Amino acid sequence: MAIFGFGREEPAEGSVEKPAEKPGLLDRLRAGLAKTAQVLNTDVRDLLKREGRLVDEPFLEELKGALVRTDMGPGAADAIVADVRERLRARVVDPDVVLDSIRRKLLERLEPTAGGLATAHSGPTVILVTGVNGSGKTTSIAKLASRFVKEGKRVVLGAGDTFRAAAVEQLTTWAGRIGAEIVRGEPGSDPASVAHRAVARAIEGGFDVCIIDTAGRLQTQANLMQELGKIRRVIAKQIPEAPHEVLLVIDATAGQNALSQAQGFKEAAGCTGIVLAKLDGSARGGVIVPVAERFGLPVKFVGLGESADDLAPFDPEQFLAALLEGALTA
Ligand SMILES: Nc1nc2c(ncn2[C@@H]2O[C@H](COP(=O)(O)OP(=O)(O)O)[C@@H](O)[C@H]2O)c(=O)[nH]1
Ligand SMILES: [Mg+2]
Repeated sequence: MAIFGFGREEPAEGSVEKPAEKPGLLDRLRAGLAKTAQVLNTDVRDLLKREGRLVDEPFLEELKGALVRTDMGPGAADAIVADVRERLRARVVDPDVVLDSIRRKLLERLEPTAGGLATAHSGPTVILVTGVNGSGKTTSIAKLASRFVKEGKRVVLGAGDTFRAAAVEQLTTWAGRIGAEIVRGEPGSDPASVAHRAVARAIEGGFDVCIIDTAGRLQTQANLMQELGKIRRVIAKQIPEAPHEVLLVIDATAGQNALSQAQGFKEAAGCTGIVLAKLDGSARGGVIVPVAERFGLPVKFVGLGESADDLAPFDPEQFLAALLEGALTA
């Protein structure tokens, strides 16, 4: 297996070259994170005032409150507060010094959690996409497929959410729009059979990528979680090292609830990475920190809107630049 060089690391042998990012991507990231940046900006800046403020315990307490409001979680907030206390206690500081501490501490936490996409050395790369209902699976698949198509790759989609006819239609519409082929089943048919046929089509048609959609489910629905195992097995029967990625799509706007709902997927579905969708709709973009830490899975992409281009590979430095630049320049 190889790794896509979407991040800053060198592409591994057998991988596809790092695609050139469109100039608009950083802008989109900035726009998507604007609400969270605004929280940091108003809260942290207001705490410190223009003329600066003495770093004392009441200040540190208020700082922690502002950080927690971005949903970054108590662990990250405590680490930032401890850093500010240790370096700046009893001094009068200006906001930029504190914002820089936030950037450094978040980078420490996020850097180990970034990762490119694993791909097949030869033959089609198979990506299975899973998560709870409405998290953004189908849309993320369309965005991902669109990325691949724009890189000149041939993509086949498997409409494995056979539960709802509307889900199949939704993916079919996307496939037409972005120029991907689609394999569908009868409504209510076995999703494993759709997955099987999609992979077979990818192999026989010489496709580069096969992305398989699944119905939303909860980890408490044992039969549906087992179904994911079955889907994996029919894929692996055709390509032993596939699926090369099993992506868990998490809704950034759903808060702690989304995190507990997605818990359990890692084991049941053998997830290999996270797509954090809907970051644009949220003032709680800090949630990426507990998401990455709690699941112990790399965040591979972030979703920044509803169109095919609104997907960015997760790069911690770029992410934090967009987040804190917004705060610095607002
Ligand atoms: N703003 C925003 N909306 C999104 C994003 N991803 C998905 N959505 C919307 O969320 C809703 C559910 O998405 P869908 O892909 O159908 O979720 P699924 O049930 O997990 O397949 C749809 O209205 C999507 O347009 C995103 O990154 N940003
Ligand atoms: Mg769907």
